[in-house]
Amino acid sequence: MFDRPPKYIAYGTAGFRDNAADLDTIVYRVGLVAAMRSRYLGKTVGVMITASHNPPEDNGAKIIDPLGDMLQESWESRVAEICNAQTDSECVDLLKKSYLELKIPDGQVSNVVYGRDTRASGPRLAEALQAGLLRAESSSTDFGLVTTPQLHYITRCINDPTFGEPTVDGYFKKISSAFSKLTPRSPLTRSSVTVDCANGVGAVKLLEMMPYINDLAELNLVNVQYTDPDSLNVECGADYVKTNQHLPKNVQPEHDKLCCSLDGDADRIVFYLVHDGNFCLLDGDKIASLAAGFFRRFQEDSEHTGELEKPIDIGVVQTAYANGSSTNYIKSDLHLPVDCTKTGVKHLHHVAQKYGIGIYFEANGHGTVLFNQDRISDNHVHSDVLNLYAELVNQTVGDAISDLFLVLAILETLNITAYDWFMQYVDLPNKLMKTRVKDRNVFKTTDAERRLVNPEDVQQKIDELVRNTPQGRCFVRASGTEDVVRVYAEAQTQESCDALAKEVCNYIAANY
Ligand code: 16G
Ligand code: ZN
Repeated sequence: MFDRPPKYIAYGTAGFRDNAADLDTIVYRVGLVAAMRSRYLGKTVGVMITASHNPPEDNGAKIIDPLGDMLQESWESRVAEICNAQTDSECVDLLKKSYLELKIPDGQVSNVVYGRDTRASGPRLAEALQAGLLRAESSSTDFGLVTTPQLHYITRCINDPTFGEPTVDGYFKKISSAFSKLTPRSPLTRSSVTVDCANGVGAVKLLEMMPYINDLAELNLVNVQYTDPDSLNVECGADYVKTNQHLPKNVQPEHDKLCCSLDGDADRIVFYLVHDGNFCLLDGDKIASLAAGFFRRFQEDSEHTGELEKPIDIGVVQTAYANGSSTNYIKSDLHLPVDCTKTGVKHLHHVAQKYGIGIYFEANGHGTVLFNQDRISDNHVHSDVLNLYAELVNQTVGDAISDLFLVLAILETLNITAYDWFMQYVDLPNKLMKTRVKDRNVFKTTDAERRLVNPEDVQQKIDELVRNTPQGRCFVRASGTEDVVRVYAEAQTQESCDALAKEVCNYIAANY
């Protein structure tokens, strides 16, 4: 049954992801490898079955490391090789080789927790995974329908009980209790927000969470048809809203009303509103800027009063896709450092860990705020509040549900409207395009993906075009999730930015 995978499938930016029909063998073998990872570390690991914002017919699997972070990068090629073996016996040989190489003692126990989003193929792939775990003689627990960040949270709690209760219920309690302490309010003043759940697992979990938050915030849930998996991410969800820059289906335009959209596994969120008939997007860059401005105030207090023994160092981590206006706002107006990393949550997460408060968001809405507990407990004045924020905000990975409550808490505390937030800075016009090429692997980047080292002529072409475009910026990179190269451009006007992106795209299409 689980013999040869129909084609080679890479372990990409966020695990295996492809058409679900091609994934049975891969996911079965993910069970074998996850068990090995667990034995190697002597800890519980997680496996999430999801294809995030992809269309309903796709699915995927990603391995979660014991502290709730993504699989260590150095293991990715090992996992890809084993899972893509041409025969079962080749797969077994590769596993044996790895067990020896990694010096995993005989009899070492293994424990794997897993869960899935609402796709129709989820139960079948969960069975495949379970079969792999059985064969590897690993103990395991099936958490059923969960969001990706919930499974990260649960994995962390099992290995580190101080983090919380390793259940979905424990997750709800942790977030709702922190939120209620941060923003004590009456039912009259609670925030109201429309949440587009992308017809996915976010709907399942927010509906379950309602009893915990009814008195704290008014969530108006739409696109909650999770029992109809074919509607997942269709004309709705974070990716749809960010890409098309307009309202998803079933969200009515209501002047200045705060709305948000989750993606298919609820690890990503974007906000928006309609002001005077105009769609106003509050993407990951806006969330990062809001959070940066908010936590910066804690630093300012200490500068003014000199009360803090050690000021907290705050930094923001973005990727090349961050709108230039957001970077400029954070550096020049907030006077905070900004790092730029390669695309993919794991890269941002890693860099954000070096700060006392590390704020990281991709423009597409993946992100979180990390608090360094040691440095915060040195800080006498605000440690209580900061520790509550550390409870509220998922410390393992970007999390749409916890980011939603983070934004509500900040807006309420600052007493500003969503439109005030939108007006903190004005985005530069930008354009994202993609084009197919013969071999996207020839596109090699440097400088956090902001420049190409290869092909050289493409970079020369970009330089030449950018020189002639006021406030122009443009870069090209190979996608880690699709067989395309992406072209991003920014400029003073929408026309010049569209022209820049289009010329670069045409040049690539004509030559590669
Ligand atoms: C994955 C990444 C996301 C990144 C995107 C880029 C995670 C959990 N997800 O979805 O962070 O923005 O890939 O896709 O790391 P691309 O390589 O196709 O542009
Ligand atoms: Zn996602």
